[in-house]
Amino acid sequence: MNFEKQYGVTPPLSTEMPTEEQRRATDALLEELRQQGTFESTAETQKRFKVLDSLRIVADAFVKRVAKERAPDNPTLSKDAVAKIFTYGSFRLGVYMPGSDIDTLVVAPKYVTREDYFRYFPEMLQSMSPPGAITDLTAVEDAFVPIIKFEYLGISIDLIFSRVLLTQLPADERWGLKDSNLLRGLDEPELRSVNGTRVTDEILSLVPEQRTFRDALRAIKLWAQRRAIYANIMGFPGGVAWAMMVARVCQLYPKATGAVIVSKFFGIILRWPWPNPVLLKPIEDGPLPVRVWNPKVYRGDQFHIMPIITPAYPSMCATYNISQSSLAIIKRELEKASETAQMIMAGRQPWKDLFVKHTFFTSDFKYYISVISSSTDKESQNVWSGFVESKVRVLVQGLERHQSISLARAFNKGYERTHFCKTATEAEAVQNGSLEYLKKEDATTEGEGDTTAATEPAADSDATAEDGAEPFKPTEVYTLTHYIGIELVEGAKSLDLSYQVDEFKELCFAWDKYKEKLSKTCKLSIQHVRNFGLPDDVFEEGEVKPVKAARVPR
Ligand code: 3AT
Ligand code: MN
Ligand code: MN
Repeated sequence: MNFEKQYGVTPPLSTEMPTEEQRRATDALLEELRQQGTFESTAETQKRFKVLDSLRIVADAFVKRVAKERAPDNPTLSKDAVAKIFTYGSFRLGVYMPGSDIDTLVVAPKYVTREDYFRYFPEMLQSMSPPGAITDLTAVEDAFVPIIKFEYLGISIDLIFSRVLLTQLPADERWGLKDSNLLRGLDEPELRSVNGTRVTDEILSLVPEQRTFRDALRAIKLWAQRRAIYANIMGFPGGVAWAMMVARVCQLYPKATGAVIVSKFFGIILRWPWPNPVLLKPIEDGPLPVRVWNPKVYRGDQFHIMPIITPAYPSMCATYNISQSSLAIIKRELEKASETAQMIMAGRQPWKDLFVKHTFFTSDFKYYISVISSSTDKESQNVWSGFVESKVRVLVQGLERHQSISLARAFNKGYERTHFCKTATEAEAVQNGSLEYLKKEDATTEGEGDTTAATEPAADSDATAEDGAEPFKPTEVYTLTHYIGIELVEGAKSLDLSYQVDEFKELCFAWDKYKEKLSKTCKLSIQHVRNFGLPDDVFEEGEVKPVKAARVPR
């Protein structure tokens, strides 16, 4: 006698309508989210839609241009040729914040290739946009997901591309990428490119009430960011995974209001019977010879300890990065939040208390390990630091196996710094973690000192050409530093991490790109840092940096 559509793979837990109190709690939650600055102004949002309109015009012109080039004798082909623009990421989900980018996908007919996209699109974008509108354009054709990144009137755009094997794309605005048959004939980068849109669209279609979902997700995202447990690359759930968890809770309480979803969320995810997966619908089969997540068939999938599975074919695990230790940290946070949320729903605490910032640097640990990737060349640094960042998880897991360490936790983001070094000794110090030569951010004070440095190398410089070595030119050194907090087992005395550190360095230095090219300018250093030795820039205003405990009790 169930007349209503069932969302999800089980019946709901409750179909109760919200009470007046719960509605008021939702109003208070939204007010708090506004106070916290998670909503942008209507004017800013309108600007986003204008930018998307402009991109649509460029994309159409681009497709027509390629159509003319491929079939000069077929004017109807180019006349009817259109591109389609889709979005994914936080913009598509409706949970973007001020400063969020717009993740955008350009879909073109079958005769348009990725090479065409990289050859023509950047140039057409520049020439068709108002002067100065496009800034910071970078195109990365050989990325895992090939991408053109730029800012349009100050809004960051991540623009990716795929064909579909149709001669013309339908003019119908409702046409989308839902049909899995559209994936036929696409190469791997194209499959990855359409996946983002297909997943976000499915998520939205699988929640009972989009508005409620968005409100709740906005709250959960803010909470996860504040608690530093939001970062796929560091072994925590990323945006898509948090979105799917919230969507699942929405399915279980289809009539509930935002505040109820948020307050139920923590308990439900805390008590989730992992490794049973979070699914938004049954896993589907499809037309391609590609892998779909299935731990019964693929041994690798059995290692996913907190599997959250994307709903669009081919379904994948969005949380394959999560380790036992990150799950333990997530559970700790869920437990605390669950208690706070109950107090909030009982009217005994304000929502603000849910969003208090983590204490990763101020009080969580006494010991930290810093992982410093560096280079004297900006471009090499981007590649190198990105690679090292993607491996920090491996070091964390290595540290956890150390007998003196009970828990290792990577902070969810790295710190980028620029230094100015006048001697090779200074550069080496910086690459080993020294912050003595930090470059001042304000360009006005920077010039003077730099010029003197450039013309008069310091007297104690070890840059003097010995044995034919090139003299050291004063230079900028770029670093990215990741911090890992370490908890020691009770009674642990020594902390010799040389095995773990060497193993990690070997892993990083074994990378082809490092061996071939990056090793000339790139370095990797791993250092112990005590809590009182942490740099100032990891503390926000109002936070108290730990101080060295006095040796002799007073
Ligand atoms: P913001 O509001 O932009 O901070 P978001 O969820 O939109 O939040 P991103 O723009 O970073 O986050 O990412 C949007 C999607 O792009 C999420 C994921 O499906 C995909 N994505 C981003 N970075 C990567 C990556 N390194 N590898 C694979 N997919 C990625
Ligand atoms: Mn985004
Ligand atoms: Mn993005």
